[in-house]
Amino acid sequence: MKKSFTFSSVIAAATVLVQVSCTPTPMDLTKANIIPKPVSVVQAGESFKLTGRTNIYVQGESAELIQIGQFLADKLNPPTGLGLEVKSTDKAPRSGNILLVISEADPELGDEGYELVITPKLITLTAGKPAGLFYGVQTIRQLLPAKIELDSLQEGPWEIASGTIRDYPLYVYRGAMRDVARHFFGVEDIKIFIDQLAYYKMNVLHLHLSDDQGWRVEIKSWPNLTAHGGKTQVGGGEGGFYTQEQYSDIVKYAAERYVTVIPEIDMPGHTNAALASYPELNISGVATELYSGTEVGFSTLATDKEITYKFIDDVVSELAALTPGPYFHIGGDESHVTKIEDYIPFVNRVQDIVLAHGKKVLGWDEIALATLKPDATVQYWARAENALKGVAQGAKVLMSPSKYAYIDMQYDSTSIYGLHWAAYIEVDDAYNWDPATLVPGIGRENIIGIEAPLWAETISNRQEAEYLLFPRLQGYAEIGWTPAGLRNWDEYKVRLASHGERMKAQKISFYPSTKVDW
Ligand code: NGO
Repeated sequence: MKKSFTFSSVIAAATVLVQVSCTPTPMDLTKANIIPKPVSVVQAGESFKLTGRTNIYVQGESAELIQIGQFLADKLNPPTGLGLEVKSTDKAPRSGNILLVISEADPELGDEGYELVITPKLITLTAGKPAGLFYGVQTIRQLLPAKIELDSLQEGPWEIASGTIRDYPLYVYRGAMRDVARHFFGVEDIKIFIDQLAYYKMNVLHLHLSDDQGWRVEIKSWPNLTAHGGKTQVGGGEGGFYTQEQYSDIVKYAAERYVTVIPEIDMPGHTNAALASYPELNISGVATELYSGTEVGFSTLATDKEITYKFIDDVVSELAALTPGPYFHIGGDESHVTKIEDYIPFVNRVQDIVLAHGKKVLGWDEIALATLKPDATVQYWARAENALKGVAQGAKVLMSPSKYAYIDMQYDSTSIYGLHWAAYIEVDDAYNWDPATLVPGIGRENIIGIEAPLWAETISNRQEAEYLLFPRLQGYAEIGWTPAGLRNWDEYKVRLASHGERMKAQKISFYPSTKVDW
C-alpha cells in the first residue's frame, strides 16, 4: 500500500514537472487565442506574472467598478489560489498588480470598448464605460491558460504576454435566443447560459417565453396562463414557468454581466398555450386543448375581440415593468391562420401597446407587412423581402437568417439533435458569412446586429442545448464583434480549437466538429 502510494506520487510529481516545463512563458501577445478576435493586438515581447502579491485595484469608489473587479477576482482565485483582493485607489498601484480605470479620454472605445496594456509590471485596463471594463476582464481570462476556467486549485505559473489590446464591437446587438416554451429550461440553466454569452462578449438574451406548447412566465392578472398553460411541453413533459421573482432574478443576473434580457410574447399565432388557458381569447370562445406536438402555424388569438387587447395590454404592462431593457418582442411569425387583413391591424395595435408601456418593438420579419412604428426593429429570419419592407419603412434589421444563424439547425445528417428545414449548418458555415453583405439592399447602416436563435423542439436539457450551441456560438459572437475584414475561417479555426480545452474546463458539452482540429 505504502509502496504504491509512493510510486504514484512520483508519477504525479513527474507529470506536474513535465506540464510545468512544457508550458513556456507566453511572450507574444499576438499568439493569444482570443474569441471574438480583438480589433488590434500589438506585442511587446515580455510577460506579466500573477503572484501572491497581485491585487486588483479599481480607480475610485464606484460600486459598479468594484463589482467588476470582484467578478475577475472570483474567476481567478479558485484555480490560482492567489487570493487576489479588490481595492479602490486614486493612484497607480505598485508593480505586480492589475488596475481598472474609467476614462473618457478615448472616444474610439465607445460604450463597450476597452484598452488593455500589459507590461511586466502592471496590467492596466481602461474603458470609457463599465461594460468595456467587463469585456476587458473577459479578455484577461482568455489570456491565461485554459485551466484558469477550473474551479479547483491548479498548478501555475499564471503568466500573460505583454503588449496592448485595443478592442470594441462592430455591432451594438450581439445576441442569442432561448426558446423556453417548447421545452422549459430552469433559472440555473439560463444563468449558466448568460455566463457563456458574457464570456464571448455577447450582450443580449432574447427569451421566447410563450408558444403553442407552453406559457413560461407568471402574469399576475391572468394566472391561468401559467397555472394551466405552463403545464406541458413538447413530448408531453411537465413544462414549467418562471415566477415574476425568478424572471427578475434572471434579468438582474444578466444585467450584472452586461446582458440585456428581451422578453418575447409571440402573437397572434403561436398562442395555443394562452388559448387553452382562457376561452375568451379564442375566435370560437372555447378553450383549446394543451398541445405537445411540434407543428407550427395553427393557432391565432381572436384579433377582432376587445378582450384580446386588454389581455395583451396586461401582459405587456407586467413584463415591461420587470424588464429594464429597451425592447419588447411581439413575435408575429407564422400566423398562418390569421387572415392578412386581420394580421395587419393587429400588429399595428400591438405596437401601440408596446410603445405605451415605454418599450421599442421588435418582431420577426413578418411584422414588416404592417405599418411599422418609429424605432421598430425587424428580425430577419425567413424572407428577405419582408426585411427589405422594414428597411423601406426606416426600420433597423436584426440579422438571424435561418440558413446561417439558426443554432437549432443540425450540423450535418448525423447530428443527434436539431432540425434541418433551413439548412445543415456546420461550424464553418455558421462563421463564413457577413450580415452586412448577405441581402442586397440591407447594409451595415441598416443592421443593429446579429442573433442566433436556439429553438427547442429537439432539446430538453442543458447538455442537449450545448451540443447545438457550441462550438457555433463563438462564431456568432465573433461575427457580431469583430470587423468583417479581420475575420478568416482558417485563422479562426485555430483559435476555436484552443477553446476546446476551455470548454472542457467549463464543463460545456460541445459538439467536436471534424471541421476543427481540437
Ligand atoms: C421558425 C419558427 C419557430 C420554429 C423554428 C424552428 C420562427 C421565427 N418561427 O422560426 O416556431 O421553432 O423555426 O427552427
